[in-house]
Amino acid sequence: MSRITWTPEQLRGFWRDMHRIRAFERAAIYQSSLGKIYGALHSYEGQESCAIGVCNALQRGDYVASTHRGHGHCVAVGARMDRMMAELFGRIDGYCKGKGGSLHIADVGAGMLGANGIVGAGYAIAAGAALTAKVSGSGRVSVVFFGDGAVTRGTFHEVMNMAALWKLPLVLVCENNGLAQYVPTAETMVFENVSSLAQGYKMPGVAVDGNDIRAVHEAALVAVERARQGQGPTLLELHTQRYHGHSSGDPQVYRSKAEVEALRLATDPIVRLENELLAAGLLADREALLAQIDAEVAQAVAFAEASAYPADEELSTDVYA
Ligand SMILES: Cc1ncc(C[n+]2csc(CCOP(=O)(O)OP(=O)(O)O)c2C)c(N)n1
Ligand SMILES: [Mg+2]
Repeated sequence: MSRITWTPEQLRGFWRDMHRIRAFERAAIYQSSLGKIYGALHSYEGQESCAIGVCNALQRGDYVASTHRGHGHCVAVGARMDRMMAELFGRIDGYCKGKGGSLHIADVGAGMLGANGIVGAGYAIAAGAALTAKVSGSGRVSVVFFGDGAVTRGTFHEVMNMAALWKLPLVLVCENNGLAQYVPTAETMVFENVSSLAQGYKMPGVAVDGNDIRAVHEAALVAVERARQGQGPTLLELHTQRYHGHSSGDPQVYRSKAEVEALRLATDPIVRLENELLAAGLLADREALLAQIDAEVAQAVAFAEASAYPADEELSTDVYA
């Protein structure tokens, strides 16, 4: 039983913000198909409840380290969609002046420590931010998102040990979608589930249905509070799924269209909350809200189109060897 009293405004906010992520992802894929976006895109569609449930448990100033599937995390921490889209378009008004693209969107000032093309690289960055928070006594909390495919990296185990030993204010969030590129992760792990690994590192390990936004949010609130109180890290495992291929251009030979469609019907976290809100009469303005989101995304695309490419002089700025 949930200990939280959910307000209609909060649930409507979750619904709207999950839709904002999905609308951004769909527009990005479309723009990519038009050749407007450089590099591969990794769609977050299907996993929206993870980013929104977790990031809504954070306060301004907290840190988030993201993954290659990072657009949803950026939107969830409050990044501007227009600057995100400009980054995908490789334009100067993007978060990294168009030089990072989808895999490197970062807004350090807002606590978004960056998407990351290196699987498992976010752990150490987030642990470093958590150590800064602890040493400086800032009271900030650090969250690292990662996929199930990243759990078998050595960095995961190094950070689990150090974060527990030093009681760092860190929340480790595994978005377990069952796949690492084209391989079922169950075939790559000797352990049965990710959350059980927490036991060896003497921290709480919590597994929840990632499609239940309430469950995600509640688990995140507990973990974030624990971290903020100086009680150390928590490992959260969110069972989720992606509805697209690993990245744009993946023909998905490892699963059929019918399988994906059935998965979508059975799991969609947005539809799940939407059905509940509709039944409770809390979404009479659904169409108007969706139109607002579409307008925000269209404006983001127009902003990206209108932004210039970085000048040649930008080639060597913000570059560290
Ligand atoms: C260090 C490293 N090894 C391999 C890759 C290639 N690679 C990119 S994504 C990926 C799978 C990641 O799976 P998971 O962590 O479960 O995230 P998901 O794509 O499912 O969200 C791999 C192996 C990489 N980018 N970095
Ligand atoms: Mg995965």
